[in-house]
Amino acid sequence: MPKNTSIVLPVINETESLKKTIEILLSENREKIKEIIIIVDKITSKESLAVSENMVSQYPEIVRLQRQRRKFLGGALQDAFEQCSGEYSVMMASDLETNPHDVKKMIETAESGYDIVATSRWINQNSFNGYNPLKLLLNKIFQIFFKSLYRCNLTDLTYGFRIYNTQILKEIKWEELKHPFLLESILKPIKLKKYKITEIPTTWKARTEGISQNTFWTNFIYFRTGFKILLYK
Ligand SMILES: Nc1nc2c(ncn2[C@@H]2O[C@H](COP(=O)(O)OP(=O)(O)OP(=O)(O)O)[C@@H](O)[C@H]2O)c(=O)[nH]1
Ligand SMILES: [Mg+2]
Repeated sequence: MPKNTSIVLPVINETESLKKTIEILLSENREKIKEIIIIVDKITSKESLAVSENMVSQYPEIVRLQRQRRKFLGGALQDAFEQCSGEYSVMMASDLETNPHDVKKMIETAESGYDIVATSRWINQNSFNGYNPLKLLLNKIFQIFFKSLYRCNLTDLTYGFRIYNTQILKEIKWEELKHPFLLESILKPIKLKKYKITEIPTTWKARTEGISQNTFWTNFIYFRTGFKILLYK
C-alpha cells in the first residue's frame, strides 16, 4: 500500500503535545502518512509556531505549515482539507486529547472498505479522563437525542477525531466555522446516505498544556447545527 493518508493538525497553543502527536503518528504510521498539515492562526502562540517550524525542518518531506484564511477551528480545518492530497484525511487535535495511538486502527479500518471511520468515547466504559462532569452529562444526552433523530448507529457525533475518504471532504459544502463543524462534518455525510460509515472505540484524556478554544456556551450552538442539517432537503 502506498502512502495514502493526510493528517491535519490545528494548533493554537500546543508545544510538547504537538511534538509528541507527530512523533507517535510517524513512529506508528510512517509507511502510510503522505503529509501532515499543521494549520495555524494569527493567534497561534510564538512557542507553538517555533515547534511547528522545527517539525517542518525535522520532517521536510512530510510536515507542512499552513496559515488559515477562514476563521476559527472549523475554518482552519476546511482550509486544510482543501489542501489534502492523500486518499484519506484524518481530523484530529494537537493537544493529545485525541489519542494518536488510535490512528493506525483508523487507517486500517478505512482501508478495509469504509468512507468514514469515526471514533467514539461512548463504546467502552470510563473512556473519559478528566472531563467536566456536567459537560459529560450534557454530552451523553446530546448523543442519544441526535442519534435517534438521525437514525444512525454512531454514538459520538461531536468528536472531531475521524478519518475520511478525502473526496467526501472536498465534495460537501461546509458552513460551520466554529467548533460545531465537528458535528456538521459527520451529520452531513450521514444525511446524504451514500457513504459507508463506522466507528471504533477511543479514549479521551484532558490536555495538560494550553487551554481549549471552545467556550461552554459554544456547546449550545451544536443544537442549532443539529436541527438545521436535519431540516435540509
Ligand atoms: N488553527 C486553529 N486551531 C484551532 C482553533 N481552535 C482550536 N484549535 C485547535 O484544535 C484543537 C481542538 O480544539 P480545542 O480548543 O482544544 O477544543 P476541543 O478539545 O475540541 O473542545 P473541548 O473539549 O470543549 O475543550 C486544539 O489542538 C486547538 O489548538 C482555531 O481557531 N484555529
Ligand atoms: Mg481540546
